[in-house]
Amino acid sequence: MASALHNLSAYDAASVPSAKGMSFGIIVADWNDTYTYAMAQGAIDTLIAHGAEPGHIEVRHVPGSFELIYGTAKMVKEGHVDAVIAIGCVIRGDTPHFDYICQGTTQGLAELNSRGSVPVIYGLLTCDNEQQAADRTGGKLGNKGVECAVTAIKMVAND
Ligand code: RBF
Repeated sequence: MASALHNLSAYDAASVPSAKGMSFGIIVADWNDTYTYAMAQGAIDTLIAHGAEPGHIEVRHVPGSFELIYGTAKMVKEGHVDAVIAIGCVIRGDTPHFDYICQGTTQGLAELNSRGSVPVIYGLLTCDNEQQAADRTGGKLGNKGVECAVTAIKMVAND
């Protein structure tokens, strides 16, 4: 059973369908880039490990997590990819901005997911501090980017 002490990104590779022939978009926020870039790399490596061609993975950058909504909407509208993975990291500070950004981004991505033509995978880390972010982006709790990639493949295979 998953718990805070386990690597939550561990999965049974045999249960993941082949990603051969699939196209993926990754929108990555540059805020907290130490963590978002690690997640993006984890997602890319995982997609390729499951058969996606590097040329079929398009990575685009946006300034912050709030811009993930626009970046994702634009890529979905262009119609070139089978799924979009949106990656950001919000770290709680001393202002209410944390709650506004987390809620706004989450709601925006959820709306795109329900209204869009392809699945939108939610890769927004919402952390109290940098240690939590580090633990989930290649640290002791795995890499959320890996989980996003596996989810994207499964969603496209089921589409
Ligand atoms: N963007 C993030 O991706 N992660 C953050 O932790 C983050 N913190 C922010 C804190 C404040 C006070 C503000 C004003 C913005 C922050 N942003 C953060 C940027 C936000 O997602 C967006 O790029 C900007 O608000 C411009 O729309």
